[in-house]
Amino acid sequence: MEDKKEQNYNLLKKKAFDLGAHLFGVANTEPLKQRFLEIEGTYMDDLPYAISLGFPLSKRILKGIVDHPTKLYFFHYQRMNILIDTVTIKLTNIIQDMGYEALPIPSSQVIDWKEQKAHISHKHVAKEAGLGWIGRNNLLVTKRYGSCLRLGTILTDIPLKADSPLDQDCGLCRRCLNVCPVNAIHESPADFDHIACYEQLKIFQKKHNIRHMICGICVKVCLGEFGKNDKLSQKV
Ligand code: B12
Ligand code: SF4
Ligand code: SF4
Repeated sequence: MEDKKEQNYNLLKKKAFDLGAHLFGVANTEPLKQRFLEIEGTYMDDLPYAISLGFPLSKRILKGIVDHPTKLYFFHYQRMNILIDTVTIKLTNIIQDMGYEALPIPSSQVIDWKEQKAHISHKHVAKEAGLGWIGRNNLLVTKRYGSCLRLGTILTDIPLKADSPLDQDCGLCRRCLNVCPVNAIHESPADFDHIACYEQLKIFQKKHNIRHMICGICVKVCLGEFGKNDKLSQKV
């Protein structure tokens, strides 16, 4: 069985990379059930694994963001969501053809606007799957891409080897602390001010005539190894 789990893991990882994902990990859903998974019905009960996928954003597009989201970032954000949903749907079909169940979670669908919640927090799945940690900016931070990536999740019952969370955090870095226009970011991610961020995103939406709630400022400064030797990225 262990061999089978490893084989399935390696096969799906390869397929995911071929389809366009750049990071892949698997989490057991059991520890996530209580706090982060809020699915209508009982879909979760017999889906013990969550596949987490990471898709890096264009560094160049992020660099163009100075104090508000650009039109180019908006287009990139939209197309990236389409790519993520396409990849998770394709992987779902591959898993189904292998005789198992799979449930792709939408890249960016909000279920409850009052509570600002989706079915599942991709960030917390990714954290459990060892892709990275929750940074001071309240986003998933990875070693390789910092926060400059978007995430996807598939719940499934195909037997898989599960990864473990990383024993890592932001350490001494504080690059994102002073960049937020409404000071939503604090020393600990537990103190992140969701409301202030949300209100600012509404202002950006109106002022810059952008159809979605986006910003990108706290993403752009968190480059990880992505920003190494990169002079432009130091100018924040
Ligand atoms: C709703 C939503 C928003 C809302 C509010 C989100 C929120 N509550 O944080 C708004 C519109 C404000 C928003 C803003 C942004 N979002 Co958004 N958003 C989502 C969405 C659709 C759902 C998030 C959700 O369900 N949260 C549920 C709540 C309960 O979970 P949580 O916020 O993660 O954390 C809570 C608990 O976990 C706890 N907690 C968190 N950390 C810790 C740590 C400790 C120690 C403890 C005890 C507790 C604790 O406190 C929080 C509040 O209750 C997700 C997609 C998805 N399905 O995951 C994208 C998503 C989170 N967004 C994303 C992004 C990139 C953004 C923006 C940069 C906008 C943009 N694209 O330009 C900003 C960033 C704001 C920020 N710094 O966090 C990405 C994040 C990628 C990454 N690298 O992490 C996601 C994952 C989309 C994707 N497919 O990639 N978003
Ligand atoms: S910029 Fe630095 S402090 Fe902020 S989330 Fe990224 S790694 Fe953490
Ligand atoms: S998305 Fe913008 S407003 Fe929200 S925390 Fe990041 S920098 Fe601040």
